[in-house]
Amino acid sequence: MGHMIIDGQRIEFGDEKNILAVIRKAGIELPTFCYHSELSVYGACRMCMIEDKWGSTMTSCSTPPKDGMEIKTNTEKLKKYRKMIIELLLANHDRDCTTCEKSGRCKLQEIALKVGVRKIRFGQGKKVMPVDDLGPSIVRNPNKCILCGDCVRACQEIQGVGVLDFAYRGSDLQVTTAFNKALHAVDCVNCGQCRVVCPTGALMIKKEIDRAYEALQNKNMRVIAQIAPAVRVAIGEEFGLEPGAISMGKIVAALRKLGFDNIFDTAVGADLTVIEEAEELMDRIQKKQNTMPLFSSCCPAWFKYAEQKHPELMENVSSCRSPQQMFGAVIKEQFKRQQKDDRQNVVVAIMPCTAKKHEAARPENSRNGIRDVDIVITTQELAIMIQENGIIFNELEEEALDMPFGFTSGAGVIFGVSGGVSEAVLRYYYKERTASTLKGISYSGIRGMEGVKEATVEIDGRQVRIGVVHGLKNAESLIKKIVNGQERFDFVEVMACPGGCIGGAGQPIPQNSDVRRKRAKGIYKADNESPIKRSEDNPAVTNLYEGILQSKREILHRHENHQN
Ligand code: HC1
Ligand code: SF4
Repeated sequence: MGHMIIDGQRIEFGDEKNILAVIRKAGIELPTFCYHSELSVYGACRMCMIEDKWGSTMTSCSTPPKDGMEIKTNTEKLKKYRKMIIELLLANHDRDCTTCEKSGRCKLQEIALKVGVRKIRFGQGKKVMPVDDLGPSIVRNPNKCILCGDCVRACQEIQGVGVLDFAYRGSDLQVTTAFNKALHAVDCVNCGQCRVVCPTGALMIKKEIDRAYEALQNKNMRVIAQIAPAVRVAIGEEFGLEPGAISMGKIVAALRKLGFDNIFDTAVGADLTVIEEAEELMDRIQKKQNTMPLFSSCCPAWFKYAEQKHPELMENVSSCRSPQQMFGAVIKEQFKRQQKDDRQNVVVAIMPCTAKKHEAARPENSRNGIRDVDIVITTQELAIMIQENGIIFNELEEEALDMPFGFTSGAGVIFGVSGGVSEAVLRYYYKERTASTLKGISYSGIRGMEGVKEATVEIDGRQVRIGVVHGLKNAESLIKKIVNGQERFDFVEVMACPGGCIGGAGQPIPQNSDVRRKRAKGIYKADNESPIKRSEDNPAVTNLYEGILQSKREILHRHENHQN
């Protein structure tokens, strides 16, 4: 507690950890590359330098506020420093802004303009390095890296994966992987959280837009879309809407304009997952198997992490395929049966997640050599397609999903937020259909944005312990406690991204806790507005169990090699 004098203005401070936070409280916007409130302080970019009354300079992000301190944020000396830093960064940058995908959203571009860099005095000094676009999810272009280290810390501090780090010295300094390998050749889980924090075009989503256009233009293909739960509360941000605004009807209308033949909701796949996973959990509880707790399997970044880091736990990971994959298989099966022409069925999944691209491409997610999900485009890629085609998103009239899967349950939609899978599974167990039962579940402790949540609920006279985590680093801590016997759970839900899929790396940028909270609110609002609350009450799901799934239920579960 205390006060500071910032540019002559008296500002009180409370628990702000650094001067930068107090400066922002004063309504002054200092440029930063390497400061993220959710990552550790690095203090490397030096853009947030300030000057005290004796003329000493310091980084405001890494200096705690002191009572009575007097500082200036924009002296001539500081302005000169900032300009020089940007000029030096640009001397090492490839500067192909006109064609760079990040153009218009690039922090380097934005700050260069802000600090008044109008021309670059230095020639381009650095040798051109190869671009790594070999993986399924992320493209890494070291020529655009400004060495802020944000990706290094996101990978380490959010995911505990740590495949990126600094290498070499002096002017050769680089952010890279061990032995400079391609990202897909190291233990990267494709979560994309590195790209969420990257200020430039050094880390980008691997786009599949061109593949989607090719399919849409091919008369011999029927192109079928499935839209993931979290997309509906975020895509509007690309068109000026508030985070959390529910845009499902507009997305459907936009997809029809783009030429999609059939449009469905991945929440139907989530409903199937709820039923299969709840049954699996009950079965394990009743048989008192030693493969407890049961871990959820729907997050592909978590699944890959578990395979790499905890092969001994794979028996504990649910045998359920993810909703994306269950639904892809079901759609293909359904259309094979009802089809009256010989068009090839192509499933395009629209996902908030970069790791879903890798999931869809995994060999076990093909049956007889044909992928269940052919193309995965992220929320941001769909927004690009909408813009490229001159569709005015905000003016679209809302349209309805197609049959035979045109129903959505609230249980399926809440999958998009951390805690949603557990809540949906609990709804399945509690057969009593009163509003107070639903409220009781929502208040059990599984909602909210905390990284680790725990709840104990009673099912059939048994105390069932549920753990909910987001961020793989949090998952790792929980696993350690489970293995050491410090914690006991029956079910553990793991989502890699902050807040669950709403914070996926395919979602619009910028992302922060406030944006994620608003998106989560949108998801719960969509649930409230849905007349169907439980997965088993979704008529599309009932029809599937009475129809194609009677003889094909195995397509909902993981098998090494699908031959069906
Ligand atoms: Fe998700 Fe899922 S909720 S993983 O977060 O289980 O991506 O939205 O589609 O598959 O349904 C993502 C979201 C998504 C799957 C579902
Ligand atoms: Fe690390 Fe995820 Fe980026 Fe891979 S995608 S480098 S795991 S943050």
